[in-house]
Order: sequence, then structure tokens, then C-alpha cells
Amino acid sequence: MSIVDAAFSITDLSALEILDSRGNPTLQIDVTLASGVTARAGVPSGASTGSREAVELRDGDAARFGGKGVTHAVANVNGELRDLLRARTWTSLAQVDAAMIEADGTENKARLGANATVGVSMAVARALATGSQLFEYLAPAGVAPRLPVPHFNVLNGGAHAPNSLDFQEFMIAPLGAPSMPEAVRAGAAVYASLRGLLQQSGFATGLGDEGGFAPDITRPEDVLALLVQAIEAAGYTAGRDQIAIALDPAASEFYSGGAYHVAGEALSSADMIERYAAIVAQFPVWSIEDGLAEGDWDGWVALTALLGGTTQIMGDDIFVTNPAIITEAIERKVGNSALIKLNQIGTVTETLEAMRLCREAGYTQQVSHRSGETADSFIADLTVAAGCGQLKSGAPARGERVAKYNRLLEIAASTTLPYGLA
Ligand code: 2PG
Ligand code: MG
Repeated sequence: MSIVDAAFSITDLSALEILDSRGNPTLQIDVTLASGVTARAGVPSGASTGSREAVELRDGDAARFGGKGVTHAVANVNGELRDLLRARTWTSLAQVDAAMIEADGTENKARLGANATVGVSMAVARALATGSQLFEYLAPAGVAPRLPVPHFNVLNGGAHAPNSLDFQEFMIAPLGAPSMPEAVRAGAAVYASLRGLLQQSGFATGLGDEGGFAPDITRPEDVLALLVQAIEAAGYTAGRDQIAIALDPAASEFYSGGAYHVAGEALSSADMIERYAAIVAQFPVWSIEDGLAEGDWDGWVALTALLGGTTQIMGDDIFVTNPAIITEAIERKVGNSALIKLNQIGTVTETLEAMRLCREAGYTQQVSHRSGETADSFIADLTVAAGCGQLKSGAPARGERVAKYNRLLEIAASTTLPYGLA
């Protein structure tokens, strides 16, 4: 990203309470620059959230949307943030983000709401990018943009589906696809063949929050066997050469009373690590996100030491895109990869900083949607800009999910950027 933009001023800023893909309220932000340029952003929202995420400000008024209204966050944009941003001339997005952080005054954006600040930050970035592609604007100096491997979440459990599956996400990752369009085609083909296999076996083909199927299968190993079958039935080879598998168990959600509760068994941290070792030995699983709970740092160190040489061990709830936490994790050799979500930290600038820290420490990064989404495709450009080579945006189905993959197809069609892992 250009460290110093040409000086600009903001003449208008407004927020609207809209619905996300789960039917919950979220914010849509509109910004107008003095140049006449306008831009819009939609704010995502998670269901399985890390306890140290920046605060998503909800009204708590049970009479509206069960307390999930965002009228206070909207008012913060339309009042305080509008006044702040209109008050002076700016020279960079970083400056705008720093001013919002200072005005908020809390450690975790609890006062103004990270859902307010992240939307404003995204909209301002998009406005400043006008005239070039958003990914070109966001690209940090010295980083080569690339088209990422899409991680298609084709089977949902945990907090994202009403089935008995404890692991939250089973993704297919076309690591060996020759191009972005071929990667997207592979995702759609495996999704279709999986639907067929589920139907043949008498399973329901209803969908979870991220567009993956949500059959009543209990053991993660049974799902993995089915995915390998679906990959092969679609005419691909299951493995890193063509289509690998990535997991997001979201283990904080099934950790309680000192044990991991998986398919009716209560497992210690060491048992859980053994379970993953067996899984990666048997199935082409190349990446495990949140394999352990966010508070189990000793377990994370052990998991990373055992499997980190061959498997991507990625932190989501444990790192929450927070530069300070990521710094500590790097020091303690916790994981070797970070999931990156704009709204976990609350500004584009801090998100880019988290990614820079990872890059410099040799930690891989995967940019991510949230389970509650809008049609905004900002994260597709962010991923390309950061050159990190990985994006997860749910299934290759449902408008709010494919908006991101379709944006990658557009970028692929208009550039000669390389495809694949960084
Ligand atoms: C996750 C995310 C996105 P949520 O755990 O990685 O898939 O889910 O947005 O519910 O936190
Ligand atoms: Mg996760």
C-alpha cells in the first residue's frame, strides 16, 4: 500500500443497518471524498469467535433482532466518526485508521465498535483505490501479488450447522490446480460430486452457514473418507499434487472442562494431538486451523512441534489477527500460520501489519471470510495484494461466498498474476 497517498479529504460518511447472510443485522458503509469519488463496504460477522477479538458492537436490545441490532454502531459512524473524518485533510489510510483507534480509546474498539471501524476503513481504502484495482492499492511495497489457492468449505459442522459433527469446517484446496479458473472449476466439481455421494447414501443435502453440506455424520474421519471419494469421483487425485484437504475444527467450541469432546469421546490435549497425527497420516490433510482451543498454548506448542514440519498449523481464535498476540506466538513457536480476518482486529492497517509480522517470521497466512457475510468482495483483493496465496470463503455456492471467488476470477482474467501457494 502506498505509505503516503495524495492528500485527500472526506466530505461524507454514513452507515446503514443491513442484513448479513445469516439474517442478522450488520453495517453497510458509504464514503464520499472531496474528489467526488464514492465507495461502499459491507461488514462481516463471526459465530465461532475468539475471546480476544475486537468488539463487535451490538445493541443488546432484545426487542430488536434478539439484541443483535447495530443501531449504536451505525450512530457512531453517522455521528462521531463522520465528524472526525470530515474535520481535516488526510494523507493515508493508515492515518485515518490511527485516528479512529485513538478516538475509540479502548484496547479492543469496544467503545465505537470494530464493526463500525472496519467498515469505515474498508470503504476509505476502496475510495482511495479508485482509478486502480483495489489489490494494487493494498499491495505492500516489495510484496508480489498472487492469486490464492481457494479453500472451499464443502462440509459444515460445529457452530455453523445443526448436525452432530463437532469439527466446524472441511475444506478442499486445489493446491495443484494450473490456474485460478481451474481451481474454481475443481471446487465446483467436487462440491457437485459430494452432493451426489451424500444423496446416494441417504444423507440430507441441506447447507450450513458457509454453504457447505451439513449431513448428520459424527466422526471427522468418516467425513474425510467421503471427501476423498468425492475428489476422486470428480476425476481428480486427492493429495497435495492436485486437491488437498484443510480442516478448521474450531476446537475452542468443543473444549470444556479440560477435555476436547469429539464424537462422544472426551480427549486430553495430548490425545487430541495424537488424533490429528493419525488423521494426517491417513488422509491428505495439508492444513489444520484451530486444532486446539485458544487457551491451550502448551498444547499448541506440542502440536506445532509434532506436525508443524509437514502440516500447516494455523491459528484463528488463538491469534485473532492481533499483531501483539501474533508476536508472542512467533516467540513461543505456536503454530506456523495465521488466519487473517479484518473484523477480528478492526482496521485494514492493523490487518496488513499482522500479515507483515507473519511474512517476516515465515508464518504462512490465509485470509478468511466470516460465517456471517455480505456480498462485499474486499477480502479477495486483500489476499491477492498480500501475496499470501490462500483464501477461504466458504463453499463454491451461495452469493455471499462466490462473490469473493468470482472477484478472483475477474482479477485472473485481467492480469497475468501467478496462481498458488506463496
Ligand atoms: C472461522 C470462521 C470463518 P466464524 O472459524 O474460521 O470460517 O467462522 O466467522 O464463525 O468465526
Ligand atoms: Mg476458524
